[in-house]
Amino acid sequence: MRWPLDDQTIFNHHSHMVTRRFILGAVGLTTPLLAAGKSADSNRTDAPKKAQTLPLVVSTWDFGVAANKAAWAVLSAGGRSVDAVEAGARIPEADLQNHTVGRAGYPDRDGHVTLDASIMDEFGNCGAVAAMEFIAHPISVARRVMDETPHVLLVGEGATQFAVEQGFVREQLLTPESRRAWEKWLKSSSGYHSVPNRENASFSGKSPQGTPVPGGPGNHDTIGMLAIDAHGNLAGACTTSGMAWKMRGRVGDSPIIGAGLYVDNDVGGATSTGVGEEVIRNAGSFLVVELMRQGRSPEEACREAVNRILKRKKERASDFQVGFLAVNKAGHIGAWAVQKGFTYAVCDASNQSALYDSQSFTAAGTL
Ligand code: SD4
Repeated sequence: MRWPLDDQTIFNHHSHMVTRRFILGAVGLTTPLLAAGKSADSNRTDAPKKAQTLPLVVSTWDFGVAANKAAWAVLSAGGRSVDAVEAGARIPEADLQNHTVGRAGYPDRDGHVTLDASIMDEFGNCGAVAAMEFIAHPISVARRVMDETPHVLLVGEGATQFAVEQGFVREQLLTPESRRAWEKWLKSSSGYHSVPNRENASFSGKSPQGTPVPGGPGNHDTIGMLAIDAHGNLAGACTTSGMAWKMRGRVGDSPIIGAGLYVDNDVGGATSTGVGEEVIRNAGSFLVVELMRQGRSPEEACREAVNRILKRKKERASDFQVGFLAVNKAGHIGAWAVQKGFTYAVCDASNQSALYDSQSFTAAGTL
């Protein structure tokens, strides 16, 4: 597939704090549409109750709106869901203002930008890369792993080598801005520790020295995307630079099939965001899909998966964020998170720009 768009110029102007303004301005949403679709600002949790019309694409966070539109271009032209999610995931990967996905991602604590991504199609084929450096579009490398190799997951130098062999350009992904943020963090850090992840919530997301910390408003997040095409086939993609300032070699949930992403074409798909370690420990996305197979709605399945994680971590529940987003075969959508603030974008023929607040245990007052 060719990518005619100039990566440097696509959607390169939405840091998290301005994203919502950008979305509203760019698509000219009016009040009635807002009432139907969002608002993160007012913490609404009026998720769509009815099945969406197909085709359909959903993705995590505010930046999912722009990503969904790229996926929609494929879906609305009758394309395959796997092509749609790859195209969609490339949008935040190319966004220089986005420091948590792809190029310009914040580095690990040693200054290396290492990227994780996975993709899964309607046949159960999957591909992933983890801790890969120097390649700007890990989702497309994951796609090549799926399509061109007998393997599922390539990591580190081997992943970069494979990407170069496949014609991807090897380049420095650490931008001057990300380097400055890392240098600032280095000055203030007192060693590595996990930090709460409560995007969009009151959590300031800044260290006392003012540098963004993982999970803060200036420092999130993974895009997880799920699509159902006009033929009713499902696919998913997930891509991230992982937790900023992570230990070198750390891999999160996003490239782990069954953790950050899982799709079963008979049932539905799920994807996750937040502290990947908690998701991996509980095989989170696989769990959500299995719960849907047993008859739970996407929202109930996401809630139960978050609950399962919390049961093991009761004493630390207010210290981390995990969120799941799921869609079932019929086009019902659901999401649930530990903390308030997780948003997800929904796109179908009737509205390409909807953004919803996820349900959460803090919003429900049950944390
Ligand atoms: C990870 N789940 O690497 C990803 C990162 C993320 O909010 O979603 N952060 O653990």
